[in-house]
Amino acid sequence: MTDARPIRVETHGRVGLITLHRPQQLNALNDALMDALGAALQAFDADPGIGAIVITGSDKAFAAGADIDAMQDWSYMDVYQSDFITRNWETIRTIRKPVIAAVAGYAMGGGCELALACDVIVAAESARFALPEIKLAMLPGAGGTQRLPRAVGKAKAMDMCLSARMLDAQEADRYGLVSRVVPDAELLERTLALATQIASFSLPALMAIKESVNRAWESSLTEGILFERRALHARFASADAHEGMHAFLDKRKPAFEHR
Ligand code: DAK
Repeated sequence: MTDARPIRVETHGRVGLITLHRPQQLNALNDALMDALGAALQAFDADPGIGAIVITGSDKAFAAGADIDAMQDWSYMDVYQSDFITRNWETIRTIRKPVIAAVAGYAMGGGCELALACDVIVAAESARFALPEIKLAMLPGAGGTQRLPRAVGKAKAMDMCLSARMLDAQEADRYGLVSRVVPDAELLERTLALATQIASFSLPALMAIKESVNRAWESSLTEGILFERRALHARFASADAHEGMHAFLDKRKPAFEHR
């Protein structure tokens, strides 16, 4: 019997791993998958034993986009009244812990947008990024027209959105779309090692950094700097920050309690 669950969930120490699993459809993102992904992200976010989350796909596809088969006959009223995208795709925006995408193969349309919604993208050499919605007379409507220009600038974003241009991993790295590129055979191991390193740090400090960097996308420099300064001041109310500084001066490893 085939396993119809659209995602697989595992923990590796303080790291939560979510694997997208619709192999026949190259992990095309339908409601069942996005509901399950949102629920898994929320469960890891609420779990005090988890410090970082990894989302990955298969060797062939991180995700080939929104499920075209599911969408083909929807009407405006269907998507408007059910709040398509906002309803379940945007759950990732509410996650406060670091989320890392480990991308091999195709990250197209909604798959590229899902990766862009993560905090760090580790790309395998085989990774391919595109927003090809224009070929369907659609538009990248899960944050693509907004996050891509912030990530790579207007010129590259317009090129990708208007022409459906596909980037390979090295181009995506050069343009600032991804954080780092690794050999395919090492993608999961290297991403889990990165997530383990991140998760070993103080969780409230990680959350404050994520919140502050995200502020940079949405505010003026003056507002963003003020937000950052207050976040820094708040670090002095944290036991971990005092432990971190004392441990450095004592030349020992810090013992963070995530508070
Ligand atoms: N949806 C559904 N099925 C898909 C799919 C997708 N996005 N992508 C691939 N598949 C299915 C194929 O139909 C095929 O199924 P069978 O024929 O075997 O039943 C199977 O996966 C394998 O695909 P291929 O045979 O095509 O595999 P290839 O290696 O030849 O090609 C490919 C791989 C990734 C280049 C190709 O599959 C492809 O071009 N896929 C479509 C990529 C795409 O156009 N992605 C963008 C989807 S549109 C909105 C907000 C957001 C969006 C829309 C609206 N609103 C707020 C209204 C977002 C839209 C999108 O993401």
